[in-house]
Amino acid sequence: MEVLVYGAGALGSLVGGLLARAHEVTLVGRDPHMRRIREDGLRIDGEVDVRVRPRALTDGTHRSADLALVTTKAYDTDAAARALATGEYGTVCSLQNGFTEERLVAALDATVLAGTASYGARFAEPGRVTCTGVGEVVVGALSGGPDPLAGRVGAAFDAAGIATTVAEDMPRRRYEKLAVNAGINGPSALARLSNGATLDGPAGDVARGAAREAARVARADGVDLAGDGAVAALERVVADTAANRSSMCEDVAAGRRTEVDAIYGAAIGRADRFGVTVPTCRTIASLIRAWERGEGIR
Ligand code: KPL
Repeated sequence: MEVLVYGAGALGSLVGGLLARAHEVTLVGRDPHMRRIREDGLRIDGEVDVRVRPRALTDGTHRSADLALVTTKAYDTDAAARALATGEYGTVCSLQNGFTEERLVAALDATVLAGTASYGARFAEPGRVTCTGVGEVVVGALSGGPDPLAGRVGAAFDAAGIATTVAEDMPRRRYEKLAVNAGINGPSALARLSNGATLDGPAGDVARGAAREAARVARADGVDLAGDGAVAALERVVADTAANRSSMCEDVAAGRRTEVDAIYGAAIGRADRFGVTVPTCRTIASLIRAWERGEGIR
């Protein structure tokens, strides 16, 4: 299968590199990472050891593929959609944080699948990413139910040695992921905690509260996600990624823009639409946005 990975950050490079073991992969990312991959190939170390030679581009000059994976930061989704709209892609699948798929659907003619990837990935240096946790990929139809395209994507991932679940309950899984991100990302970034420490002490109350609120929004949206189920998912991910720092914690430590809008903004926007209260998510969002403003980011 021909696969385009749009957004070769840590996770995009890891997934693209693993896929390149079985498929023809093109990565779209930034220099100097792309330049180094063109010169020496892509090295993945840590929990897997892989050296591959995917194509590496810095722009959207690539024009077609069977599958386009979108792995950019959530706030770059519109730019990714604009680039993908100029080409021909049979299927587009997001592996991003936050509710980005609707933006891709609005901009593209291709079928857009929802996906999640629970791999841990850290950018080591140009041309090299470290796998800090072998997880799984889940793909499925955005609105749930069976989808033959999701089956093909799942089979392509499996062929490359990436354990993949083709799910028929993506609406619930998307909200569960939102609950996990709401529970981990903000508290870990604000208190500078590793994922494993996020549920300890006072940060744990905030994290569990945010996850329960996201589940409340899900139920108001007709998705069956209990508060206890969201907290159980949060505890599972915290245990599985204990040694990692969340993407928002990394962003804050590096003085970068965060995905506050895609995660907390999505929860708050939907809560407002459905008349649900999400005070913890609001407080976390305000504090992260205040930090971004202080840094001159917004
Ligand atoms: O998706 C993540 C992130 O860091 O953005 C989690 C699930 C919290 C894993 O670190």
